[in-house]
Amino acid sequence: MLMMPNVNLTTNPIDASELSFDDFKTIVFQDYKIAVESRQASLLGRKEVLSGKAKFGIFGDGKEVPQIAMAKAFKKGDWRSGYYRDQTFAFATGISTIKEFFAQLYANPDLEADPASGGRQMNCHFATRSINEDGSWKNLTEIKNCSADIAPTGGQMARLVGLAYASKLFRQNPELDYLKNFSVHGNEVAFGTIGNASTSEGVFFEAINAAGVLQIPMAISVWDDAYGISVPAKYQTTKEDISEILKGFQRNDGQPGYEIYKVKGWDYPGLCETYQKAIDVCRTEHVPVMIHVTEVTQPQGHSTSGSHERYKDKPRLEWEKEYDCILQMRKWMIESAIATEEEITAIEDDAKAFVRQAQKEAWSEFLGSIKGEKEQAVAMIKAVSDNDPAIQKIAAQLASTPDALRREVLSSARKALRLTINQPSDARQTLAEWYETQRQVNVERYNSKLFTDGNESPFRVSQTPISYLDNSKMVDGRELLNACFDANFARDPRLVAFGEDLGNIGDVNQGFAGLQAKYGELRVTDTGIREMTIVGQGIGLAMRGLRPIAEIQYLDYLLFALNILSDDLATLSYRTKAGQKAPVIVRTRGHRLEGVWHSGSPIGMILGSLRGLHICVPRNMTQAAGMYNLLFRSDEPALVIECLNGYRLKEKLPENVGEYTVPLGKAEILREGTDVTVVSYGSTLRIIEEAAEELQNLGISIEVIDPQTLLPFDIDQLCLESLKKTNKLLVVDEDVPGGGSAYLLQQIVEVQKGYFYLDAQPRTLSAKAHRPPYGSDGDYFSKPSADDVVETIYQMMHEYNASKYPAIF
Ligand SMILES: Cc1ncc(C[n+]2csc(CCOP(=O)(O)OP(=O)(O)O)c2C)c(N)n1
Ligand SMILES: [Mg+2]
Repeated sequence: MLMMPNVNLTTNPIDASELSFDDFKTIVFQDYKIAVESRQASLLGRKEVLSGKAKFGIFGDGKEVPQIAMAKAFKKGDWRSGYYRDQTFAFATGISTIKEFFAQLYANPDLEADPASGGRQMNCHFATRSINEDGSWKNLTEIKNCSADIAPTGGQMARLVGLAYASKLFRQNPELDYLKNFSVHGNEVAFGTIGNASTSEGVFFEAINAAGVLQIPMAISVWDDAYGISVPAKYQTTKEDISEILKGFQRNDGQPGYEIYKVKGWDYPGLCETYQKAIDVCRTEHVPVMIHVTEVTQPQGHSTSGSHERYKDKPRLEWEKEYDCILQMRKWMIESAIATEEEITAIEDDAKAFVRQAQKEAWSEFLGSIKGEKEQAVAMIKAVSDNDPAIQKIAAQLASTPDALRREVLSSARKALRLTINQPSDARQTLAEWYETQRQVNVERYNSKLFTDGNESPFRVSQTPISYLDNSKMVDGRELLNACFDANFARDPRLVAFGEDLGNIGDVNQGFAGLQAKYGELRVTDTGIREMTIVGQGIGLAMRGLRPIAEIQYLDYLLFALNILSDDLATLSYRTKAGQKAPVIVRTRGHRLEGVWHSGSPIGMILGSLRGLHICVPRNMTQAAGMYNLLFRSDEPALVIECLNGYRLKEKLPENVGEYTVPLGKAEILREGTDVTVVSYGSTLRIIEEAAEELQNLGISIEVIDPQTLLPFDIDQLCLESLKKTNKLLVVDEDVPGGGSAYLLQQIVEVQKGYFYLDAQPRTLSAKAHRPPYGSDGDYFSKPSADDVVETIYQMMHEYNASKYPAIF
């Protein structure tokens, strides 16, 4: 009998031409052991949730065998972008271990215990660590890479396009050969996984089409269990068969497309063979492949939230029992005389014991770290007031809570401190200090790393001031940007830009004009109209060490990509606790121009959904270029919104157009004044400037401040300083009432404590609640005009001093 070591095993490829029977048998045994361990983890994981030790569980039972086959084809340097069913794949590749699986289930915030997310993600959300603590890259060619999972179904597809596209750039652009830690000639395959029902999502079809157009090494596996939670395939998929309806994507003579495979999820040899074939084509020819894995089961139902007996009928449940992939593999092993019943039972017994042991260790490590804090807290609370029964009760209750979590420990300490507000003592002071230390530790555990915050953070890279020559010429704003991009593309071969109309004509406003001719189609590239996967393309490229500029043609169309930006890009650093980074620069243009869909300034929406990105709102192209120069040299994601009506305005061309930097969070005073502080950004600043002249004639002096970036906002608190002088505040923007302007007020009045200096009600002037109609009159009656600015400020002065400023109307 073959002996299996009792440690986490990974799978090995089966190369029939070279293997002896014994070697073959060892590999099959190993695979069976991984499958059974994974199943045990699912069974035990569910129990842990149902017994209250974890909050929610979703597992990969029923998909073990296909995932082992997929793992066999997965090499170092490859990438996965998948979803919550892939635990067996993660175990079989070494991307995760059973113990880590349990640590994540318990939400252990220690990165050593859960390296994927530091306890931040639900279970079965996998990720490898691509970067070191200082933010620098690891050698990704030495890692079996797993991009961090997200829960929104189908959301992984956009990023998958980018991960695969990177291989194409690495293979086809020799200038990237020096990036030895990121690719070996673009031989890396990007593996995607998705559930059958999630193929109904728009992003799936968008990604499938994009990869077909791009011809990239993307291998998408569909785990088809014929359901999406309770909803069967007839509600999900035309003809109930995703590979059937995608047949039009099949490549044929002379026409590039896909290779599409279909294989049953319980057929171990069939799966191994299919994956080997499919991934070989994908890797060598850079052809996207789809592996539709059918007849997959879900033995424990969708998740711990319900039971599948409610929606699967008896014949289906019986079929699932019989066609359980592990059972079928077992049968095949016996029928093919690879294993005896006795050998298999031994593997199964071992697996049970191994998983139980791993679970126990994970649980005791999780509780262990809290136990110490609990004991300290109990002792300190007790000491706060020896004879106060309320305090002693809190301590006793905490002491007798067997599996107390941190929140119980900290909440008890806080209650005790509240109950003894009027009883100062050394013991109370000790508890208060302990609480403060713990509070800070917990900020690190639960709230840190919204940004990577490494050595290349935009706050650490060195700044370069702008400089002009005596005879610097005036150019159109678009020409200034063009010169900035040109200089940066010449400097850094990792930079690529892509978007709708960006390649051949150099974007709709010609910021990239001529740069495709100069730097080639691989670096300055047209894309289809597909905002989600434009952003996803950026995320995947950035995760693989390239420096993408993903262009969204108009700010109004950011909505089409908002899910990917918010769910994926904005959360990446946080959800991996800075284990992965994607320094994507999303370039777009917005604010006022014409009509309902070309005048958008949905800043409230952006601020609400994109924490985790820097949000830059340059007032002109000089400032925009300075921000790009900074962002291209740092490694955190950002959104830059250029002023749509600013490309043809004249600006002075800086001598160091590709080098000077505009720091993030650095507000500027555009005009000094004494009566009212006016804070605004982007296109409205020009209107305010016009209004300021008229106000001057009316005897009113305004101070105009441009924060330049909204996230972060005015780090040096220039707004507050200005309020100390004017005592009056007006915020102007083009968003809906209570949109972006509400954020600015909150920052100035609450965060900067501006309320302290206000002599008059702070005001906002924004656009109307509807989007602006087409035409100049539509703009005039919907967006803040110079007239509106003058009158609002005048009204503020009138309210302040009616005799000096009598009513206009
Ligand atoms: C965008 C989005 N919508 C809905 C959900 C809730 N949800 C989670 S899993 C799931 C079903 C997915 O089914 P399928 O893709 O077939 O994967 P399976 O769970 O069957 O493996 C749904 C609707 C979600 N996570 N994300
Ligand atoms: Mg399904």
